[in-house]
Amino acid sequence: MTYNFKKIEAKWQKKWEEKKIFEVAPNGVPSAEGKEGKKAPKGMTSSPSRSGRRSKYYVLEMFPYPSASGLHMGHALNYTIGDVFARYKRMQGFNVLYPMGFDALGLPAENAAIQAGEHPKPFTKNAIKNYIRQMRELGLSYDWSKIVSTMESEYYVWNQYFFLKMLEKGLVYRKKAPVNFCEKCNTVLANEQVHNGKCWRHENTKVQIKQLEQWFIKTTTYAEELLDKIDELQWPDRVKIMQKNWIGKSKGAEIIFEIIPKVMTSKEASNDKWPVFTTRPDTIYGVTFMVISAQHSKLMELVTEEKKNEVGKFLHRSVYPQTLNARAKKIKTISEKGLNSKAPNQVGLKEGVPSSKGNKDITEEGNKEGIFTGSYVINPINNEKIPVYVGNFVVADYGSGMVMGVPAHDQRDFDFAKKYKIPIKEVIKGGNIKKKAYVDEGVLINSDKFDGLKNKEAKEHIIKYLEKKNLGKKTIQYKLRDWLISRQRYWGTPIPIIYCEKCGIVPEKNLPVLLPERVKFGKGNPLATNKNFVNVKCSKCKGKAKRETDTMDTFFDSSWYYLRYCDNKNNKEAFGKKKVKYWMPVDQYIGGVEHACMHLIYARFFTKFLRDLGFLDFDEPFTKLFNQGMLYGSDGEKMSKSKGNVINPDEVSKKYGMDTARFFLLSLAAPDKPRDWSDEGIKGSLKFIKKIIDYFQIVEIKKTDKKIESKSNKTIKEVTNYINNFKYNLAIIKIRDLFNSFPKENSKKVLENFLKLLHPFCPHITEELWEKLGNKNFISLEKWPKYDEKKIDENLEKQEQFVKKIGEDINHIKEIVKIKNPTVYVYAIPSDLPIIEENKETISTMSGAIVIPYAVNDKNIHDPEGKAKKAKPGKPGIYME
Ligand code: ANZ
Ligand code: ZN
Ligand code: ZN
Repeated sequence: MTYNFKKIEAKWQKKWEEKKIFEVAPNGVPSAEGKEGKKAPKGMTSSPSRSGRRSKYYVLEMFPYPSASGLHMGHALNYTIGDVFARYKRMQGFNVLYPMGFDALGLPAENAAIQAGEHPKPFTKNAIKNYIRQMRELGLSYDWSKIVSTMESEYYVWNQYFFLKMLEKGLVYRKKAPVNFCEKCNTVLANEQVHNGKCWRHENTKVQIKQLEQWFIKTTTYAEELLDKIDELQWPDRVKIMQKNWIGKSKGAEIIFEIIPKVMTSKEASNDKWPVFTTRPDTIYGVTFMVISAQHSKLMELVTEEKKNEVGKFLHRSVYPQTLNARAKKIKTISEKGLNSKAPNQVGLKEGVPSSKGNKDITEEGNKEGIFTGSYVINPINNEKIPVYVGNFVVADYGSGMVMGVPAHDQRDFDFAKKYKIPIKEVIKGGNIKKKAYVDEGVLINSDKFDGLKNKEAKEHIIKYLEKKNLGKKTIQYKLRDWLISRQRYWGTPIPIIYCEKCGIVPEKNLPVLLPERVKFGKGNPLATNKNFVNVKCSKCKGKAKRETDTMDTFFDSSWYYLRYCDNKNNKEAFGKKKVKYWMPVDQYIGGVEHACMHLIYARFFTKFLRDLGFLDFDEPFTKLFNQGMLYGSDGEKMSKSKGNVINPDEVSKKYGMDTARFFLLSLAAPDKPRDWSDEGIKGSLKFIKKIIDYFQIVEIKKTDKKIESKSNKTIKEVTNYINNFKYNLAIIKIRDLFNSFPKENSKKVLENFLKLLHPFCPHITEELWEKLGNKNFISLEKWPKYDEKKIDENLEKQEQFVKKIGEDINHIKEIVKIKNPTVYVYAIPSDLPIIEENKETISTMSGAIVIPYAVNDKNIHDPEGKAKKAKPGKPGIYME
């Protein structure tokens, strides 16, 4: 029987589409909404099961950026994982929303356009077309009527709307922040466009760091809630830990250090007070130096006249050569460092060095360097005069950008003090501070009235003492930073702001601010050089004004797309409240662990913000999260063009069919584990699928055999359980086992149930075979089979295990004695004998041996080595010739 999978797959894809079987509407809400579902009876949306309607289930995969090269097999794996789940839930009777869309704006398309001399718009549109075709061919059961594409003004207008809402609520501000700048390109460069400190297009042009006014969103307003709610999420532990560390809550104190007036140059600064964040106020008597960040905006105010030259040289030598790129990496390390130290089972993150403490270790990999600024501070606890250094390892925007150096109790400070010959003062007893810093607990010494206290208690006492004297207070610091959303790029959402000569910053209320299509690439920012776009009239005074030319970070787009799916055609609002109330939150979100922090934090922030605006009535967007494993090439390496190990879905489809590919990908490993592609492997899957098709041509429909019925019920139970827990590979093993036990005659019910179990994995051929069995409806819309516990005969199951074990034992012995086609004598106790006789053939096929069973007490027994004596109940003796 030839298996024309191309034809079968095309046939069913067409039928699914024609009959729109995957399109859904929220039950009870009239589909002609827009009027915000006013017609829907009150209270009808949230508990559909009580009123006899189906419960909703929202399955969502992270939407892709549509690249020109199309889907790769890794995508295919991710989406198939979601599709299996969506199909399964649909068959279980849920009203399943399973949509797909495209994260269409962003730098890669713009870059590709610049290089190819194309415009990003048609370029991206084509890429999307290609993606949709490939997704259809994968048999993914998306509701395409819900498609969302972020490049359409119908979508990004709401980005602008939300931005203005945030502005209104005081969640948006402008601040200077550094960017990479190439003088020759006359444009800002993304970090990826900086290669070794040089421009990607001008190999010998050094990238400058410029301070530009940019837009920030106050994500930190929600830091506490973002942290608190993590525990309630049904997410992988490692993602939860990564988020906690990203938010990075530290409890400590802010202690005020006074800069010594007489060395200060400017009068205003003469009684400058500097709050310094520390998690270790108990070590305050051990401070022997301070370090201020080399990137701090007020650094130069601290540098004395006679030190200016030296400090300037230092900055050029060991700070400025680091591009923003390098700096960004360091900041990242802060959060991942914490991760490594707290999550021992964490895998896959290469950056970040395990360490016991603080921000100071961000440069563990680099050199901690510094130089004296000429200034001093007064330690408020004992009025000691302490030198201030500038250092390349202190983060400018964490705490206050200055740290207390306590070399006796912090290893980094210890190294620094040794390097610059700064005194080391022990204040906690326990270690040998001649050799290294003592970082553990202990009792305070050299700390005046706090001597003798355990350091944990001393923390409290010292904070209280300082608070009383107005010299400090308890504080909490977060590593989470406000979100810089300004991008000096073309292919993004224009930020709806105008700058008026008279009125200053004016929000552009006339939305959308359309992205102009006719622009010049390669000569500065295409928006800034477009006069029609830039020059506008002020909407307040009608005077001369200029548009903001920054566009938004595309993470803005992906922070709320899951809401738009619920109501993608609404042209009056971003989404209808009723529809979102019905579908949200997403019940199952699926995507890569690389989005553990940015995307998932921004999306959670957005949900909270929209809730507080009154648009939403829930706190968290994604109830459950699943991270799929990576797919590697057959060489075990990451797939990449240069290695030539990229697997193209189109080719796989031609050679093996998509059902085979799906079946193969999911049988390789648990969906959250990494796996390697294998051509041999997919051939094996093809063979198995052909066997199924052949079997359905010849099987005779008869009444059920009890044994098969038992096995069928047991398999339904197991497969249901496995799919529920994303153990698809184990589900597939059980499905294979069931099929392998099928005799030539079988009942219609068992066959139908088998197809249903297989359906989520192989949707096309199961539709085909379902039809062959005489069914008129779609198996895609069938009910998931129920098992009958009473029909599962555990005895039969045990017998099967027993038979399997004998087969395995024989194989094992065969390997040891190295006989190729042996005759095997099996000596069973009399009660075991009938089972072995009945299953002689099975054991034979399993082991490739001729099997001759004996009862141990048989008078004519052939037993040259007396193995019959070794037989026990459930464990026969075996002899091989
Ligand atoms: C004195 C001290 C003594 C510190 C000691 C630690 C150990 P976490 O827990 O990550 O919040 N720190 C403060 N601001 C910093 C900045 N802008 N850049 C780099 N490091 C900074 O780390 C808090 C600790 O990191 C603070 O506590 C401070 O050093 C340092 F035995 O103060 B500690
Ligand atoms: Zn350049
Ligand atoms: Zn104006």
